[in-house]
Amino acid sequence: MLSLVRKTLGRTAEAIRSVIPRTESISANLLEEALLGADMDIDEVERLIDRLVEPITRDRLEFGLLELLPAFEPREISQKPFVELVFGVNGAGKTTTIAKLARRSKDAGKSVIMGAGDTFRAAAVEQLSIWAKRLGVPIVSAKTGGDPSGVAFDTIASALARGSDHALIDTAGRLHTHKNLSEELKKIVRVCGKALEGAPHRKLLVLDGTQGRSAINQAREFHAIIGIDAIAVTKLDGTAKGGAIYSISRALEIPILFIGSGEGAEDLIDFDAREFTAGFVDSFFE
Ligand SMILES: Nc1nc2c(ncn2[C@@H]2O[C@H](COP(=O)(O)OP(=O)(O)O)[C@@H](O)[C@H]2O)c(=O)[nH]1
Ligand SMILES: [Mg+2]
Repeated sequence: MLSLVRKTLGRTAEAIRSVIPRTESISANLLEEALLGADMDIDEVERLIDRLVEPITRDRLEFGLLELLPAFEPREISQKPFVELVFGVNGAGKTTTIAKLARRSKDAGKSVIMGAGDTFRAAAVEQLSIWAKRLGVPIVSAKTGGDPSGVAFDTIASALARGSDHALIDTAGRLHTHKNLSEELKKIVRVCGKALEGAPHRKLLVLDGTQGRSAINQAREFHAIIGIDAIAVTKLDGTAKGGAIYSISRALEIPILFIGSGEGAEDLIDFDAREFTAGFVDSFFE
């Protein structure tokens, strides 16, 4: 898994290496430049550097970075079906992440069902249907412009009827107005609870990693509307902004569970603070 993290952080590492010479220890000035270049927030960078004892060695940097990340207790998934609602703006990677999570559950021997709750765009339903077919997973959908809450309800009803382990429900990232979207998202959450008490069990926010720290405000908005339980950061393979993970995690205090490492169904990494930090620090010293 460490090698996957390193591969995913390839572009971040390249940018860091262009700043940092290959030595046993690095100067505070260069470290600051490299971390800011990797899109870590200036406050975090200063906080980190203030606490680091010079010379800044690999171990010290790794320890300092790990200290920045809030720790979260892993949550056991015991509900069946485990209803997961996936949110985020258009293009963040929701539909692709649903496919990745579906594949992962399938690989673990679990039965999965998907709900095409992004009824706003015809292409979105089609895209999820293609994944469903490819992965051999049933999908519940409505016509374009149909009621996404209805899709959520039907998906959960179908999951209950089939005895599915995992129900993954897609949502739209944009409507005519922001207010519309807020009301709709709240309604979807409410309706899930009507279909099955306690659902949704996880509200997963998908953030586009290429946006770096600028995704934080977006996340706050979603959190204010529906209360996010967990985060997936996508497209980390396509950006030099890998350091933003530290700022996102600290600013939001919501667990980052997954990292997107490519466009394929297998390109999903469990976020592990130690592993991620080990991979990140490699960029400075190897
Ligand atoms: N390189 C890369 N591309 C991704 C990743 N996740 C999603 N994408 C791509 O980003 C684009 C938008 O993804 P999509 O799932 O349609 O976003 P949605 O609008 O939020 O549902 C697609 O071209 C995906 O293939 C990732 O982790 N890495
Ligand atoms: Mg989509």
